[in-house]
Amino acid sequence: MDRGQLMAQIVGRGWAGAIGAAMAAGVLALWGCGGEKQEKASPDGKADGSNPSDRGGGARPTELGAMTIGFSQLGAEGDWRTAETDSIRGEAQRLGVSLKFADGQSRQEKQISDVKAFILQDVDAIILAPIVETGWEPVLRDAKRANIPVFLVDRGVDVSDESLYVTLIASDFVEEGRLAADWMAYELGGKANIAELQGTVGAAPAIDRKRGFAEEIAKHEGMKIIASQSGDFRRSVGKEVMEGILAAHADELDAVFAHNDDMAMGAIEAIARHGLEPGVDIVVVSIDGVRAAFEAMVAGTLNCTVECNPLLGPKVFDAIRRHATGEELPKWIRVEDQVFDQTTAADVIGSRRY
Ligand code: GYE
Repeated sequence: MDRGQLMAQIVGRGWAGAIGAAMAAGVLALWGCGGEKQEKASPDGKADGSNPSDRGGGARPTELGAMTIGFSQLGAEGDWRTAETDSIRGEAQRLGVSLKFADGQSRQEKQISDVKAFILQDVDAIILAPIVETGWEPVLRDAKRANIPVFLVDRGVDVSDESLYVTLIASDFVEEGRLAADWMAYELGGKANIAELQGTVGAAPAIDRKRGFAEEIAKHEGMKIIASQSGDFRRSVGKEVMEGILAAHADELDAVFAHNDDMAMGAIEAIARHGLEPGVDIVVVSIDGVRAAFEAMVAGTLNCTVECNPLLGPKVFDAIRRHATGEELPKWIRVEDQVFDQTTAADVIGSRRY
């Protein structure tokens, strides 16, 4: 599903039939490897180097069921991340992977020491959801030196040497920002004073969503971002920041763009407490597509959400398996997303999986 088709949906509101097709296209694009069969761990696969001591010359197991894999999750700031954690943990269990989980507690130093611990334990692969883009090079070099492949999920890193990780499995955040802007421009006829609630400072989705949104907004003379602050991807901070923005700009504000649904939920609370009607007096657009966002669209308080799929478990273990059997992977395995608004929310909410 390309941008043109998505835009045709947005503008033409031709949602109903398009959604099924979009989902099918998304699944195909995602897996991009039709016909491959999943390998099953054979009992004697366990002896295939799963224990570092019998790993002659650094050979690692090729079967997921024989692997020990470390997952460094950045924290638990909201609904999206809980869904991602559950997806990766659930899939590991299903596949018989021995998964070591570390919670970075929203601190990069903690995440770096978690990754170092995985290296010392000589895990067979590391899954990393990095909190911010920069500062990863030294620890990724350590992993490379130890011959441990690193798979990035959901957020990217800024490194000078791309061979420091195998692949990044993530959505196109710039495109998500553009789609949010396109929807808003269409809905408000190209005229709006906008407040932006940014994600965590330095995080790839915050940087890229901001850029994509600004790029599209710049095409409309009547659209202006009059306030832009970080709400750290958290509902409580989103609410607090929105209260401050309303205190200064309530009279002139037409719309809010929140970099995730959690912050949008906080903003909606703040708007209502300010005596305005969220979704009507102030249009609210966000990103993720979590259940609370669909409920809010059905209730009329959220206008639109651009999906960012967190169900990355099947994709990351498939990538690890393919890499282990010698397959060359693209540097970016792009997750396909869709746009949802109030015209479709009630029809779709029952089929949402997170
Ligand atoms: O959109 C947001 C979360 O990294 C893509 O992180 C992820 C983002 C997601 O806090 O809700």
